[in-house]
Amino acid sequence: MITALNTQFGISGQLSFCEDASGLIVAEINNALGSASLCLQGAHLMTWQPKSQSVPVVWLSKDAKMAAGKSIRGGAPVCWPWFGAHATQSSFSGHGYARTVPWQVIESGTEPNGATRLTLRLVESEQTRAQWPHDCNVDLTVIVGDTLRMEMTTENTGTSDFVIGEALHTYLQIGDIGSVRVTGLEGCEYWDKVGGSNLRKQDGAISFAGETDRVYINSAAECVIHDEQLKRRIHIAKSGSLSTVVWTPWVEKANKMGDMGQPDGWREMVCVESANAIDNLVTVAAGTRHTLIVEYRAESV
Ligand code: TA6
Repeated sequence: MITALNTQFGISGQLSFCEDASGLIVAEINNALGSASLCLQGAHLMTWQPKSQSVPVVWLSKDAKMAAGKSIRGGAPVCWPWFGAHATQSSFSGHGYARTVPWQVIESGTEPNGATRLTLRLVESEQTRAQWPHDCNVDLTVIVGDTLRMEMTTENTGTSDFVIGEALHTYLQIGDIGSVRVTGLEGCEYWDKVGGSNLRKQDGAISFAGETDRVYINSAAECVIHDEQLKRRIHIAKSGSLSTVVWTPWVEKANKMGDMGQPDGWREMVCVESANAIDNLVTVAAGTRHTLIVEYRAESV
């Protein structure tokens, strides 16, 4: 499998596939502009560090567990075909099944600027069709360079429309949660999921002093994470997405999760997720496709 992948999709000196100790297959990308790693299970981008940054931009927990059928803590989990809890089936996993099932590589290449491109497609099975009985393809393209671009396309190849919720649930690496601000969502309405679910309006920049779990709706805005400690800004520009989820578990939730990296790995990450959730679910008409795109860029200040 590894040999076949490297023969068909490897790019010498830039992209290779290897098997992790857990038996999962990982794509390792390293070019003149940046480096990344991506687990084929879940098409789960785990790390990204542009050569221009001395600290990774995408955060991966030191206690992230790699195991078949289990989600990996950190990176950019693919939430699809629903976000959060399933609407009616409490036994279905939160954030959908896409991040814990096999994906196959369908294309790789080098962009004109030297960035590395890799496209994967979710592999359907009896298990996936039991939870999602629709004819469709879902592909993820990642382009790894001085920026990180991710394109998630849902193609409805069937004869009836269907509705999806989705997110690229990306964990960004920061100096300390107490000294970052997120701008771009000023004046936006959001569902505050801490202590129930209340609709509120964002007043000014977002800062953090406790568990924060918000789904901002009806916004295509670019967000910026201002990181005082690491002296950098992380720009998050998106299209095909009208929800932005901002999340930190804070200490109590983090300790319960057990894979956030002790003693306080949670302080070095914040999730700013490009999504379509709650009020912004997407109807993909029969025979059409929908693409969510997000591009991350880090600038030192
Ligand atoms: O995106 C925020 C959130 O929905 C939180 O409520 C929390 O559950 C987080 O996702 C992590 O979810 P996970 O299933 O990856 O542990």
